[in-house]
Amino acid sequence: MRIGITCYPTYGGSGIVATELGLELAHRGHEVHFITYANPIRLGSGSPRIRYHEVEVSTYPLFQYPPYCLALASRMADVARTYHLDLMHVHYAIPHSISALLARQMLAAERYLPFITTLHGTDMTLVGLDPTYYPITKFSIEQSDAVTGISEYLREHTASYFGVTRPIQVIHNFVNCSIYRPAPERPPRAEKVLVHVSNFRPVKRVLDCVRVLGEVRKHVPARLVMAGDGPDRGPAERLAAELGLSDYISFPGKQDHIEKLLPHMDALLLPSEMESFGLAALEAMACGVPPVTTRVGGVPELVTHGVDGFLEAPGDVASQAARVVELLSDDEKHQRMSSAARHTAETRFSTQLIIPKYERLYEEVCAAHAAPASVTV
Ligand code: GMT
Repeated sequence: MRIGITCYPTYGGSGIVATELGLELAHRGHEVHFITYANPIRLGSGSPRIRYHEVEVSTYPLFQYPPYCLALASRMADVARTYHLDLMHVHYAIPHSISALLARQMLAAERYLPFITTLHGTDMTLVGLDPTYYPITKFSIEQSDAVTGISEYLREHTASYFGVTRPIQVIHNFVNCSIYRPAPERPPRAEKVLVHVSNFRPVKRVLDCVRVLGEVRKHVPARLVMAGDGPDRGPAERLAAELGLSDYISFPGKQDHIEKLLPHMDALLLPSEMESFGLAALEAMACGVPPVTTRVGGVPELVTHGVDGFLEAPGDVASQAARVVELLSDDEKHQRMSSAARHTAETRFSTQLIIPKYERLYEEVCAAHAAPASVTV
């Protein structure tokens, strides 16, 4: 098939899922066209079946706010016409599904260009609930040819908060278990290493990671790697200094190859206020790194408490730190949970299991709009 994909190409779970999906689809023989304002971060040199079409937004003195949504719609229609796309798949509802709707209308005289919207989380739980965006978000979901959500939690949230009655298919986040895998050997070390990976937005509660490390170090020698970047990075660095932890926390910034770092870590800290799924936890689990995370949103659909990770309440630093200590001070338990985490990733969320769900949906959506076969009398 010929598939157009639009996403936020910068760091963030939805862009990562969209990019990895495009790579997997190309690997399976599909032609994939990314239509975005920058080259998606994990695309790398891509593959011969992947093309990238940049959306350029011209400015004009009259435009206090350059109309990205319109530039994107024009580019979608142009690429769909030139490359005969079968459908558009947009990730993150706002504004991508509205642009796809406009592109569908722009091409209506020639052919029907269906579009699928995948909901990722903050598009529904934060931004979409803002009164400014609520009506258009609801409208864009209703107008999509199909809608998917990355967890059961997100499906229920969208149905209840947006009063959406149309079906929303749950297709969980996925991980390539050949790329994300445990280190061949993990020599025992006196000082354990914790890792946090995020875009450092307030919803991630990154300051809790610093506080957790402070508590953990009262019992176990440990350090913390805070990978990623975003608004709460500065406050986290300042808190580390205030608590006398600067020597034990590193901030290496955004990582293009997190799969090289994760396998060498002992536990992941993901103390988020909300996660519709928790892709960072899944990637760590595939590398055999158990997550200590929060019982929110779709995370319990991924992590089974006490088996392949731990779930505690957001903000409960003491309980989260106690779980980390429990994990790091018992090698046998750590090994058991590490194997269980890898097993969960492989048996429930691997690309082999999840990508065919998207392919089936694409076929269904296209079949629903295929021209009826002409009948010869
Ligand atoms: O939360 C983020 O880091 C970014 C956000 C996004 O849309 O880019 O992530 C959301 O999508 C991810 C991929 O589907 C999910 O795994 C994350 O749980 C979700 N984040 C939230 O719900 C806060």
